Amino acid sequence: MQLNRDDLLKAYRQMKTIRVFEERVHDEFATGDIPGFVHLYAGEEASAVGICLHLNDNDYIASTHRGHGHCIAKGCDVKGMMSEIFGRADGLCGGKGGSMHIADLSRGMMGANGIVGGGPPLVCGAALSAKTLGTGGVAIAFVGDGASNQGTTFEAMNLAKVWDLPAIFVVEDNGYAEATSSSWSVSGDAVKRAAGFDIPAQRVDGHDFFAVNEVAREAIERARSGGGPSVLHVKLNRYFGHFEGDAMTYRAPDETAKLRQEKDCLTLFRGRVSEAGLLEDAQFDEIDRDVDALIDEAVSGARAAPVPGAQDLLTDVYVSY
Ligand SMILES: Cc1ncc(C[n+]2csc(CCOP(=O)(O)OP(=O)(O)O)c2C)c(N)n1
Ligand SMILES: [Mg+2]
Repeated sequence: MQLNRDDLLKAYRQMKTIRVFEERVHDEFATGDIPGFVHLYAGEEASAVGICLHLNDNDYIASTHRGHGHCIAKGCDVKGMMSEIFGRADGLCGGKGGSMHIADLSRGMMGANGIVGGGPPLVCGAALSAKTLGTGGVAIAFVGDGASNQGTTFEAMNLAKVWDLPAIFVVEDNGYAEATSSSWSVSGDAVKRAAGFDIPAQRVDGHDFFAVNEVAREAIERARSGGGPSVLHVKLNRYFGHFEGDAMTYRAPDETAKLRQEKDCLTLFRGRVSEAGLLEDAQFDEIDRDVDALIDEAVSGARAAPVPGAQDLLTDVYVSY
């Protein structure tokens, strides 16, 4: 896919939406009004957006506990997501899932997931169904560096290759699993591990939207044309703690401030696109204003919405086919 101006505008809007959404959830969480656990994706936006820009509603993704960015990039309704995070009845999952269980199957978003390594087996199912029904769809599992050590991830990679599935495993390596540095916990790396399954793999700088978008294009084209699975090892950084409330004593005091200055996918994107004369400052500024307004509305709407009632307690327990 050659990126045209509309693609660039969409990519910037989505990355900016994720950033402002996450910064705002950080502030709102501090008020004590958001129940449950929250893990923020700020800093990693170019990965979700660079990859999902190639997808449509016919394609599936499975996400992680750090799932807001994947949901937004896959087209989930931002207001419905904010309400879900606040546990409100008008949330995407009726306020019963919260941050770690946002899903919208109509968008091919199979769900954020509290189980580390829970996504890869799910995408084998979605990819097998796409292959069997001949839909042309692909299925992508996002996993962290921590999840890349899980047996479920390896089992899924093996099956995907044995069955030649249109599945892609994206290892978003932000250098930590909770407080544990990947240098302490990961032997080898995702690209070398993929070779063990005979799966083609590429490593990419996850702050560079264009680099991510390009390696994703190759992997997705391969999957769509019957070429089987791929692995992408995306190196990036998270700006916040593992979860909201993490004191981050395992990181240098200035680590995140430095990352925000030196490794910001939005600043990089804006610089590259402006330099090439592809978009004007005014277009970026207009998107920034729209996004701020959208997130304000999402928060005020969520705060004003009711929580689910007792009558909702026993609904959504079973799916009838
Ligand atoms: C099966 C399982 N084991 C452990 C946990 C606890 N846990 C939650 S997040 C996490 C770290 C995950 O790290 P990584 O995969 O690198 O994702 P990141 O948080 O860095 O995005 C762990 C161990 C869990 N939720 N599920
Ligand atoms: Mg990690």
